[in-house]
Amino acid sequence: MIESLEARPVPAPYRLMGVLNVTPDSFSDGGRFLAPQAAVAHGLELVAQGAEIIDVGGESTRPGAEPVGRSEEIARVEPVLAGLAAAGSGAQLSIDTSKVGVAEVAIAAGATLVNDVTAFRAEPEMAALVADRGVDCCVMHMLGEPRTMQDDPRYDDVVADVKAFLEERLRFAVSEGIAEARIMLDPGIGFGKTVAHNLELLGRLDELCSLGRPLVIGTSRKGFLGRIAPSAPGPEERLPGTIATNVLALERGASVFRVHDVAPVRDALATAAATLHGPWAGLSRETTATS
Ligand code: HH2
Repeated sequence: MIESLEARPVPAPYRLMGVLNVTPDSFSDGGRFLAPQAAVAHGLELVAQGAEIIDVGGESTRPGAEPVGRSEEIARVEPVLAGLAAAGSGAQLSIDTSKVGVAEVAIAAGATLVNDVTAFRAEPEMAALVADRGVDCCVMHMLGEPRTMQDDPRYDDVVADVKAFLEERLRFAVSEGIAEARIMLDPGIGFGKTVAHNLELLGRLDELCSLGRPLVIGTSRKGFLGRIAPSAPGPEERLPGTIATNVLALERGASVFRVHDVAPVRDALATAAATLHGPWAGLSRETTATS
């Protein structure tokens, strides 16, 4: 007999994090939103599609990407964050940076989440800034650094290694004064990982739930999806793989989904959550429906 949908536990509401890269060289949307007005308009469009977080980045982290100087990164992200804040969209603004100087300006412009793909290793003072300003943060796993991270990455057990890393970084963040309730963890799909590593992490994502913090997952349009699906050579052809992996991640306990294509992923997650947990699971914006 099929168990009643209502009887199943409802997970914490999930949130979509829309990607807004203000860079010339990001792997899938580089150069498209360099003009601040275009970037703000796209950010608002992502909010209209259901993003509750907008993650603004001014430096690409794709394999082989060249580093960007602090003032250039600030010049890219500050007007966009200020524009989104002024528009009052209601979405949380996130700054995707590893530089304290950039995060400081971004927070002043309206960001309340620091997404540091180096997990406070590039500039450890970042943790003190996050603690001092009382903002949220996302701490991500990466093996090596973007320029070289895809050069033969190796692990004993990728899930156990990533879990140990995140546990240590969580302890560090708390020791620096960040409230545990403000910390999210991310296994860093594609950051120093082979296709097999990414799939192992996705398949065993539930093993990271015991860390006790919300899990962020970022598979959107990433290269490993193109390696698996023969008809998805380019980033913009990887929506089916993006949806499949985000649905699997939801089922295995992720609660924040970092994506470029907000509307279709949102529909897929709403359907998956309704199937797993009942019709209204995860709906944090709408509260009613008629049929
Ligand atoms: N992936 C990218 C950048 N930032 N942050 C988190 N927390 N998790 C991720 O998986 C993640 C991230 C890479 O994607 P994208 O921003 O689209 O590309 P680029 O780094 O080339 O700008």
